[in-house]
Amino acid sequence: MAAAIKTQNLAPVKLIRNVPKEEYYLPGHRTCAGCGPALQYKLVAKAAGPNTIFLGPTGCMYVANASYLCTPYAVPWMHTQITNGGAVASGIEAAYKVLLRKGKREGEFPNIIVMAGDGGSVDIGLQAMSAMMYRGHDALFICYDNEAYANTGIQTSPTTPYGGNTTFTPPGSAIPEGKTLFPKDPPQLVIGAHPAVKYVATASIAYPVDLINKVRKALNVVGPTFLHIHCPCPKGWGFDEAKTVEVARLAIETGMWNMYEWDNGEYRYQFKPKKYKPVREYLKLQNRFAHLSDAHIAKLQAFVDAKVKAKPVPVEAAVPKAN
Ligand SMILES: Cc1ncc(C[n+]2csc(CCOP(=O)(O)OP(=O)(O)O)c2C)c(N)n1
Ligand code: SF4
Ligand SMILES: [Mg+2]
Repeated sequence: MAAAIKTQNLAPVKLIRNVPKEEYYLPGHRTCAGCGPALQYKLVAKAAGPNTIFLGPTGCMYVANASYLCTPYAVPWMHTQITNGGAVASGIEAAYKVLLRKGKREGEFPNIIVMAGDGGSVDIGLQAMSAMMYRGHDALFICYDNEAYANTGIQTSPTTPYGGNTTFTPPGSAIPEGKTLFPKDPPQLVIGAHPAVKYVATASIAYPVDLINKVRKALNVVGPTFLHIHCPCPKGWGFDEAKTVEVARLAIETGMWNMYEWDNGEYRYQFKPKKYKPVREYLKLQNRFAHLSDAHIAKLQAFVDAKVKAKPVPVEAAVPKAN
């Protein structure tokens, strides 16, 4: 791989009023009212700015945003298969470097961002995402997590929480809790298995300035980076569409979602509550958990308690040199 040609330094923003006014993800698309993934897209696009190429694996953020030649993107955007967002990003990155080297393109290397759902990141799209991370391509892979295969009818995915009612995990007399498995951990999957990765972070639509700054930090890194962004989905989770931000904030306040950065081996935490609220506070706003018994909720609470008390495992891996 040729040496990266990147000199940009996207500056952090301090306050919400310093966030750029320019939009690169425009209104007028067809996502549901209160859609968490759409809100994060708008914030990510603002953070990245005009020199950006988005890749959109199949999912709500492709299907609801791109119908009959009409899209909300004010920067280049390309649909990829749900399986291959990471592979397409790798190809674009490699091709762009060749164009720059041969003098067929001028200017700053672009921000290459894969905007994939949880299915397109850590389930159906896992092999291509992992290969992009492993080979060390200069691209940001975002998993916008609405905790389901939403676009095809709210089926369970590996990030659906324990107890979630989805169309593939309906609660009934045989399996009263709905989903019986606990979720995959996307950031730890990326950190633990990809020596070329230097920056990984979690973010939430509840904290837009933090989200924007993490996107910028990731884009300033030369090499592969990963963001896991919590994006409540009113349709799939069954809550009032005016409560998207409230639900996202409660996820953090109860420990269901944890905010941190992993920066070249060092962990830093954000918005860690001094005292966590009971997970019940988060569950009660959402119909997908309405069937849970006290015993099921206690099982989920025990999982969250263990998670928030656990110490992160430091990963010290050799970073391969670019050719
Ligand atoms: C190989 C393949 N399998 C299944 C599908 C059908 N499919 C299209 S979108 C989608 C859901 C994607 O879920 P996710 O990546 O989480 O994005 P979301 O819809 O939740 O935004 C599925 C299963 C497909 N397009 N390609
Ligand atoms: S189903 Fe969920 S993720 Fe999909 S457009 Fe509607 S609110 Fe957004
Ligand atoms: Mg999804």
